[in-house]
Amino acid sequence: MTQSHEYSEKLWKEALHYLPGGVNSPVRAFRGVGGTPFFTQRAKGSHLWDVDGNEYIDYVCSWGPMILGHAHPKVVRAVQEAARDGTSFGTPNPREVRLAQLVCEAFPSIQKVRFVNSGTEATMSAIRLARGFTKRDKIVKFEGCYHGHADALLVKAGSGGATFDVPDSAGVPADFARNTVTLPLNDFTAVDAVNWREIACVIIEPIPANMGLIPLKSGFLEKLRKLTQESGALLILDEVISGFRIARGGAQELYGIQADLTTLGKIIGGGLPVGAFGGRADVMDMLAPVGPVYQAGTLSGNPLAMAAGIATLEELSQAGTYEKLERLTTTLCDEWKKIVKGHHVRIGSLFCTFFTDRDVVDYASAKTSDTKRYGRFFHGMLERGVYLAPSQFEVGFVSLAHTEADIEQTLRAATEAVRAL
Ligand code: KE4
Repeated sequence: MTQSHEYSEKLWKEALHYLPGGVNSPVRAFRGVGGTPFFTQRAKGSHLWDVDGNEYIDYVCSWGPMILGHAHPKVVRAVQEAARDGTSFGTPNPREVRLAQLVCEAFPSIQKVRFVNSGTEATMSAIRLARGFTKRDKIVKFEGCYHGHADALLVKAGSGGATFDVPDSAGVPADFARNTVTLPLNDFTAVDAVNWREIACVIIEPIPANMGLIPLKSGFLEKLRKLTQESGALLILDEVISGFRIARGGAQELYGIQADLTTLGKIIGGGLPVGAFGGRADVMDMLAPVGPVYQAGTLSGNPLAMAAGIATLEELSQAGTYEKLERLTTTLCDEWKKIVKGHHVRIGSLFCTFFTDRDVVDYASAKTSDTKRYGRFFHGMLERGVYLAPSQFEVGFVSLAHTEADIEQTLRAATEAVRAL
């Protein structure tokens, strides 16, 4: 399939002139796989079209938000209707109350919630709240987990940190990082060695999906829940990816564990900028204007973003939603793992193949993957109309809009792309 990329190439030159690295988020620059990124003109359902008219089956889904598929009519209509009444008020508005209700109904551990504009803002604010509540400074995170780009969390971070080998970003003062204790994922001994009485909180992705997809060992989350309960440290589950993805109530519903604080993003905004953090009322009421922990945002609770989130969550609450996602992903992954050699992981509608013959249990073992081979496979798939994550250290997302025909085309493309390797 001969694809032209003439207009993308032209736009890329302009983008490089105005935007650092030509992008507004590093992973989009294709540095993890080589080549020039395509510029998307429009998207519908499970497909993207680039500015040269090339069509792709999309397994990135804007890194998770587009679980209904792109341009879902109910979401588009909700945003259009909201926009007709104004785009931002800076006052309370009825839609933020409705979305808060939908979030609290889905997550029993969330008694109160505050909306922000990104996952980063959510985790940054949750950390500050945990420090304010416990009056402790130190936090615990896990190597390779990514919680957005707030200073305290850009320590041994995944996602772009793993892709570009900059897990510890420049510009983060050493004394910031000093308060961040980073442990290897799934390492029970390391967790036991922490003096939890001096820890404000531990933050973890309950479904680690930012160094590729790496399941937590059985009992690991329960151990963190127990150690935090005993020591007064707070358990923060970063469900920015897993919330409303793995189940309506996220990984907490799957594991039957309640967090003290939960961070959300992506899906709850239906493709518009929304993040959220919520949890125990006694903790959340430490937030201004009630308590002494300050946090604010001009566009927090924005009516258009709330409208997109409400339409998305209401559509997801239809019966059979998660069963359909499971079925579609099983159809894809059962055949995929016979075609593509590597270490396969699939959790719900998330999937990932590490191009390594090693078992992958943490960041170090994920990094044994052959990223060059992944890059060649990525381009082999792209040339055949299938868009995977442009990094070995991200994951694939299946949406409710993916069809059996999409999956058949994907498997055919994978067979040819592997042969071409
Ligand atoms: P944002 O600030 O990008 O909205 O959310 C940060 C974040 C927080 N927590 C988790 C578990 C996340 O996965 C993310 C963001 N995910 C990456 C993709 N793995 C966003 C893609 C990008 O950086 O462009």
